[in-house]
Amino acid sequence: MPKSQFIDPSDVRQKGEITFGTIPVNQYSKTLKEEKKNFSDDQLIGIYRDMLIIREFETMLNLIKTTGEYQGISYSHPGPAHLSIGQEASAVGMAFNLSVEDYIFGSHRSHGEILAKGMSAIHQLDDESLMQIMKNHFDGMILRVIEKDFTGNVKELATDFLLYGTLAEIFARETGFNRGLGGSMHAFFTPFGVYPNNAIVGGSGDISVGAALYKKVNKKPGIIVANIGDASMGCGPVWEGISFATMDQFKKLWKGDFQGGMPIIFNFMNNQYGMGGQTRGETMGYDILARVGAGVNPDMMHAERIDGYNPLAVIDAFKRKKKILEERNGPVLLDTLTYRFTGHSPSDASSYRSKEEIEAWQKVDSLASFAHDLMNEGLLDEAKLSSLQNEVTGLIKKAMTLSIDDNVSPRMNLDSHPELIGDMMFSNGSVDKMEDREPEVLMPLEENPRVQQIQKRERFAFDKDGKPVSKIKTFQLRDGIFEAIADRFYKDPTLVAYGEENRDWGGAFAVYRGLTEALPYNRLFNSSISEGAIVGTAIGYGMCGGRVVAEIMYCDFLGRSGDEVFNQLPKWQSMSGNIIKMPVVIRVSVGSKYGAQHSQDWTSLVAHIPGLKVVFPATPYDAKGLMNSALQGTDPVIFFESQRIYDVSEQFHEGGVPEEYYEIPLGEPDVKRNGSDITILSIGATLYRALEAANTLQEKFGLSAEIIDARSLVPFNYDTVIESVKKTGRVVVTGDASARGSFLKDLAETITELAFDYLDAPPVVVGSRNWITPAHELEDYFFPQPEWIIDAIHQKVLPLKGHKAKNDFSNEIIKDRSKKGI
Ligand SMILES: Cc1ncc(C[n+]2csc(CCOP(=O)(O)OP(=O)(O)O)c2C)c(N)n1
Ligand SMILES: [Mg+2]
Repeated sequence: MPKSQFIDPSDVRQKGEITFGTIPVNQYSKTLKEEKKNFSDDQLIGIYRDMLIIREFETMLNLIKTTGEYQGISYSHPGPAHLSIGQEASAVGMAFNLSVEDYIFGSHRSHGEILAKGMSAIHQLDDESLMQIMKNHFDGMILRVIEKDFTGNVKELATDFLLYGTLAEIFARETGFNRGLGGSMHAFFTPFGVYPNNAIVGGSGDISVGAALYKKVNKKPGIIVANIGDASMGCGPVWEGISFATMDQFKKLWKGDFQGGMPIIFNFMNNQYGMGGQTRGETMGYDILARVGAGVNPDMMHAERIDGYNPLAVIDAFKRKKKILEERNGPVLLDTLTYRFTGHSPSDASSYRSKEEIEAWQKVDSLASFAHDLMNEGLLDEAKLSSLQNEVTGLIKKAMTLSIDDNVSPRMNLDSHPELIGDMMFSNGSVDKMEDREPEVLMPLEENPRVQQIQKRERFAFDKDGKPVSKIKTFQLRDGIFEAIADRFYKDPTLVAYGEENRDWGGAFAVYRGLTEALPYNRLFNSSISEGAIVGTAIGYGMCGGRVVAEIMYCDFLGRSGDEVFNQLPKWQSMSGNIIKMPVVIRVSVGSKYGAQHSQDWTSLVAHIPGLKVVFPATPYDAKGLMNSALQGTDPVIFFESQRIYDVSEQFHEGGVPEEYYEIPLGEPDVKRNGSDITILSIGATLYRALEAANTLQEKFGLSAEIIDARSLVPFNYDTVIESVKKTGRVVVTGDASARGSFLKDLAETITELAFDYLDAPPVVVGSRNWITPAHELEDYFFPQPEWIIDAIHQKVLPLKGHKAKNDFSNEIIKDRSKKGI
């Protein structure tokens, strides 16, 4: 809470009541005749034509899925096709008034939205821009396919490009918009303002808010539309996205050009069903979805239900709502009522709804109704209607013919290029700043009180006589992280940092102390307690072109951002066909002292997820160097910190932590102490316990241990470890993660594979117990201790003369515990 806002008890304790305003429901009532003055004839016919394109495109897919052919051409498409037949008016209406700079996000059912927004962009862009976009995308790969034998104009060419790029993507062809790595549920095309569509229901709910944040913080033109299904209103990311987007601070605390509401419309494409669950009357309690807006903020999110079966009603609403966003009064919630005639997917037997219901909606089919109105107004006649239908069928047939031709539209060749997808997992960029402009800061860095305080500190743990300097006088690990982040704030104008208690408080572990003074709200702010949205918005911010450091206070809270960390953050770079970069650092602090739900080391969980880089520095020098690298990169990095060692000083790097900028490459383990008899490979804060064990091994048993600090988990270069094992023939792998299924086991297994010939004994893993983390007073029974390492060596690697193990690492105990599941 900022001190500027005084909470007056006499004010907030006053008697009163909350009243809600009204939420319009299907209020649009204009006739086409009345609307004719607002649209040109061509526009009105164009709206119909765009709806027809979507209808035919989806019909083609439906026929392929259900009959194996379209227009006499056979094809088998084993992948998904969640069709939006019936929902065309809501998609075209949504896109009509959006500019190319307005971005849409969507769901698994977004073919219609891609085509509607794509067509809207094609209507708006001039020929030169369209040609440029087509030439630039994958160096003209898609353009070359559709250009062959083409004779029409540029807009027609662009229409072919849109239909083919989308369909080739759905059919997993390398010539698709995302090289076939996105597919039906995730296809998108950013040059037309079509941003990722998400197969995780509600997944766009918070990512889209990050895109709005990007627009706002970087003063970019345009708004965001998050197209979400009605049943997704039950999803956490949607609620968290809404909470994040409606934070008071945007209107109350952010200053100047940055003040005002988030430029985003949460547009619920309300087809009234989930898969088979009916939202109104069964799975939700809102009765009318738009009601939800009422409780969120005093603006009631400008919520409204609109008739998604009338394209003009949708256009009218989007025009009005866009104005609200442009006046900085967002966000907006729209309940766009619609209906799908087809099943959830083509295999759906519609057992959850009656034939009568489907027929009743077909009777008011938006295409037929709109065509009827156009005919009444003399804009269409039967001949024109059928020529439009023929033209559109021709377009779809052409897109299909090209997309299924294996020569023209090959799949990725993983036989000849087995590493093709592997090479797409990371972008491995090195970029000082994501945009070239002056970063907005409140003071020169050297005047910052924290910076001045740090300057007085010793940057090495020992004085020139080798005596330890008092901890409070030395540069600590938290200072290393601070220095790297502060430096980047002054380098990269797009960098933002947020999380819970990041501002004023200084971050839960005082890493950010000093940043509040240095940065305006629009670069450093407190977020709602929405770990999902903290990561989700960071993803949206990153994919639009900005750089973020988001903080998840405790590692244990990662579970709250499970989908974002597991399914979104790691996947969009490769799923986009490498169109998207993801310069996002997620800071995660591994706790201690606070028991079972605040002390878990979940490094292994994230190391398991392909597409994330994972680091865990244990010294100030490494923390600064690794954070610098993470912030210089273009890949998502989960940056682990340990609360046990925020205050450690640099004991290893001669000369201490450099004041100037340096990078430590991710993936390079570091020998922290040389030895010849046994290798101890440690992850994170366990380094210091490994050192204690090494001291004991030397003093009591005359054994010299080599200590390697993993520093990174992903990537990981084994060379240093192999070299060490060649020398020692023995290795213990240790860290704070519970041992079962851990990355420690992974390291041990890979070392066995790579260095079997050099090993005198199998690698031994000394991890935490497979328990809950107990209270602080009992923690030493849970986390690996120096004596555990010695006991394990004694029992499994090399009997230590005269040693009596207190902890049992025998095969019997391993088997016994495993039998019990502990
Ligand atoms: C997190 C998650 N849970 C469940 C599913 C399976 N699923 C796919 S679509 C769907 C229904 C979604 O309904 P709604 O949000 O209304 O979108 P619609 O399909 O109606 O367009 C479900 C449950 C999923 N893809 N993701
Ligand atoms: Mg639905």
